[in-house]
Amino acid sequence: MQFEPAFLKIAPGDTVIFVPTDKGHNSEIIADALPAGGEAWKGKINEEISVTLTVEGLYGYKCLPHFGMGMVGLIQVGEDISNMQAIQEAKLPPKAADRMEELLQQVG
Ligand SMILES: [Cu+2]
Repeated sequence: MQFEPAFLKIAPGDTVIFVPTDKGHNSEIIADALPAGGEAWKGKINEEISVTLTVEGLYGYKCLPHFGMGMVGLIQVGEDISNMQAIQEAKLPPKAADRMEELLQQVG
């Protein structure tokens, strides 16, 4: 019940491909956990999706079925981390909030 890797730092314009290695998961942006003007995405269960992120900032995402179990991930695009507080204040279930806090410590 984890994204691997769960934290990723990329350059603006890079593409991230979510590859399902196990059944029953998806990847979708967490509401309000992305920079203004940033690209949102919502993958279907078991679907491989690719997202190209051009707007710098932090993007928090989840697996919808396992959000409550803490299945979340974080992508840092470029060096602008000004939406970190917004991600910390986003509404997450307790386990997901704990996991996101761990991931936010890898931002740099
Ligand atoms: Cu999942």
